[in-house]
Amino acid sequence: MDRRSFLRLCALAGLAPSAVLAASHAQPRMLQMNGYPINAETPLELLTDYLTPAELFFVRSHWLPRMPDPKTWKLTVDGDVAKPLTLTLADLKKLPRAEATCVLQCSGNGRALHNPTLPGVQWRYGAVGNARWSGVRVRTILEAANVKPSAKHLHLFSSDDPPGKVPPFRRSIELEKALADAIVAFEMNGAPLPPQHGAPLRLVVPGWAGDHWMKWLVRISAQPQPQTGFYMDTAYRWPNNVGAPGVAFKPEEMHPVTELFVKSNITTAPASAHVGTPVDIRGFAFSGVPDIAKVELSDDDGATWRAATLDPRHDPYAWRLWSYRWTPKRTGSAMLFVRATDIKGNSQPREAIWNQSGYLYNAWHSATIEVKA
Ligand SMILES: Nc1nc2c(c(=O)[nH]1)N[C@H]1C(S)=C(S)[C@@H](COP(=O)(O)O)O[C@H]1N2
Ligand SMILES: [Mo]
Repeated sequence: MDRRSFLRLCALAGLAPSAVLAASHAQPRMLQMNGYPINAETPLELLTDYLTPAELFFVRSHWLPRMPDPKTWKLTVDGDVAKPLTLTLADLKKLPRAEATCVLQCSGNGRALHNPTLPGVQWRYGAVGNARWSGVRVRTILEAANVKPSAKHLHLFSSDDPPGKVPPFRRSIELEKALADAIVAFEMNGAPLPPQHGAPLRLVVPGWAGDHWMKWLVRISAQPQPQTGFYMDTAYRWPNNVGAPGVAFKPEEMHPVTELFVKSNITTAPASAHVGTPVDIRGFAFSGVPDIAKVELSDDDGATWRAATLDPRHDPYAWRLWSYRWTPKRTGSAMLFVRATDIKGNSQPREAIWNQSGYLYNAWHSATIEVKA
C-alpha cells in the first residue's frame, strides 16, 4: 500500500496512522496468528531469556485497538471511593514506584493442543513471556482515593472499546487481589510500555491469566459487585467440576479463570545426539503460585524422573529457567518429557484438562531426539 492510500484508510477507519503502525508492528520472527498482526505468538525456541524482550513478547488484542492519545490520557479513579481522582502520567510517576517481574500468559495458550479441537486463536506454546513491569501499586492509588469498605471488586475500563454491537472488553478483579499485589505499569523491562502492550498504562496481576491484565487503562472503579458482560459472564470461565473431554457447561456452572496452572516447556533441545555424549536441554517453568519447587525430566515415558538444575534468577510469579544434561544410552528415537512442581505441591499432569474454551493447557511437554551410535 502506498503512503496516500494508507493515510486515507486510516482516516476512513478513524485511526491515527501512528496507532495503526504500532498495532501492526509485524515482527519478522513472530508467528502471526489469524491474519491480524494484533495476535502474535513467540516461537517457543526464542523464549530462552529470563526477561523476554518486548519485541519478542506475544501480543493478544481482541480487535485492532484504539489506543489512547498519550498527550491527553488520564486515569480516572472512581466508584466507592471518598476521593475520586484523575491522574496524569506525571501524577502517577510522583507516587511511590513498584515493580514486579512475573509471567504474563494468555488463558488460551496451548488451545491448539487440546483434543477434541476448539475454535479460537490457535495458540501453541508461545502466548507467554516473563517481563519486569514497573509503575505504581493499585493499593497506593486506592488508598489515595480513600477506598470504602463497601468496595469488593475493581472494574477495569480501557480505550479500546470496539465499534458497533461487539461487546467491549471490560473486566473486574477481586479488590483483595488488586490490593495484594496488582500494579498499574507504565514501563516494561525498563523502557516505556510499548503501544501494543497497553501504553501508557496497563494492569499487571501477578500469577493470574492474561485476560485480567487490562491494556490501555483509562478508568478503574471500586464497586461492590463484579463487572458484568460477555467477557465476565461467558468468556474466561472454568468449570466448577471438570467433565470428560468434549463436555460443555453453562456459564453458571463455571467461575472465572484466575491463577495460572503449573507448567514447563522445553525451549532448547538438539534434534540429534550420540550415545554416551551429553547434551543440554533447557526451558522455563512457572505457576500461579509464587515459585517452582522442581523441574524433572524423564526418558522412559514417565517411569522415572531426574531433577533439572533451576537457574538462580527468580522473583515471585516469574518463571524459572532450568537446564538438564542428558546422556543418551541407546540408539533410536528418544522422547524426553518435562514436568514442573510448584511450592504448593501442584504438579504438571500428563494430560491437560479439556475445557470448552481451551484454557490453561499444561500437559507434560516433550522433545524427540534422534540418537545415533
Ligand atoms: N484493553 C484490552 N486489554 C487486554 C486485551 C484486550 O484485547 N484489550 N487482551 C487481554 C488478553 S486476553 C491478554 S492475554 C493480554 C495480552 O497482553 P499482551 O498483548 O501485552 O501480551 O492482554 C489483555 N488485556
Ligand atoms: Mo488472553
